[in-house]
Amino acid sequence: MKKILITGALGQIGSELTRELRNHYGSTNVVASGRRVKEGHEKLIESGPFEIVDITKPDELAEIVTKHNINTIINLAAILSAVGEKHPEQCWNINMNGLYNILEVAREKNCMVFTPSSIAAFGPTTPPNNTPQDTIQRPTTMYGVTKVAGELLCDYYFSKFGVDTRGVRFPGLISYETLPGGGTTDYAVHIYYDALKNKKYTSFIDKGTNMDMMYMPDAINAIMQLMEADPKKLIHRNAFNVTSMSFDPEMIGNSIRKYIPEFILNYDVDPVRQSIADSWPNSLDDSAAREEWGWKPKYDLDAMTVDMLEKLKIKLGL
Ligand code: NAD
Ligand code: AKB
Repeated sequence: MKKILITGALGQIGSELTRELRNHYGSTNVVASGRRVKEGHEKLIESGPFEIVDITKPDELAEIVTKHNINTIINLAAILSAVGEKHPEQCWNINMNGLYNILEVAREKNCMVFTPSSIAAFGPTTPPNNTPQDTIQRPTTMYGVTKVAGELLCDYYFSKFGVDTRGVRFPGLISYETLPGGGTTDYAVHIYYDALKNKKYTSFIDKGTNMDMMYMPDAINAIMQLMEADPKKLIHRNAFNVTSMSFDPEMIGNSIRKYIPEFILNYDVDPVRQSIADSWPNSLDDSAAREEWGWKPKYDLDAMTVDMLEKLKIKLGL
């Protein structure tokens, strides 16, 4: 990676990835982009080049790739699972037509591409425990449909046109810098904010619902490590299972209680997000990522809880 464009850079992953990539590759070599700028984004925008780019507009994309002589695109612009069920048409348009535009510009301008897939690429007929790398993928959400189709489209651009496409299936990501953008796993972020502010949280996901999760520093490392990996060693280029931990709301509640003993966890289950969660795996087998490019997460649940509470306390001024 020499000259990098990040799309959707103001979102949950992009806001932290931009900072890490700028530290590693130099600020001027990492062009952050977003569809629109809102209050609170000043620090990221001022830390290096920033452009307004809507990935559904191929001309905008091509212009920025040419202007900055980009050779790597990290495509984080997307609509996530819960919002995708409310607006399936928008989800298809951004996640699929947007990705197509990214791959086309990459083919024309000879760029590498990273696009994250998700545990949402699996569905109710997938083996739920220790879900294999290569298995049944029949998701029942529009978001999941776009994630499977996106994996296949990236495979196609690699085998047909030689575009160096890479990707992982991220689990739910937990972070303190930017709030998540409307997914099913978001409860596992909100719980930390409410634990610190109110000493209680009402979960929209039911107890006993296990999902894979990961702390953001591990997710950032996964992206950087995979993008730097020797291409000859990559068999599953666009859809590596990666995970750090699997838990249900009770387990994260118990982890928080080790540091905030009075913390109370209640439930008010949202049927839409619960049914999405029920259709996803309980735990992934990520051995292919470990074998092919050395994936190894650093954070387990308690290590993440300690860091989240410490960093959020500072952020919230508590
Ligand atoms: P996010 O919702 O926080 O950020 C996405 C960003 O994309 C937002 O800032 C949004 O404004 C922008 N965007 C939307 N439409 C756009 C368009 N047409 N053009 C340009 N920008 C547009 O999402 P995130 O959590 O940072 O996720 C990034 C990627 O990682 C997505 O592909 C997502 O599916 C994947 N992923 C995320 C998680 C997670 O838990 N965060 C888990 C699995 C996979
Ligand atoms: C979501 O819940 O939609 C995301 C994901 C796991 O892809 N966090």
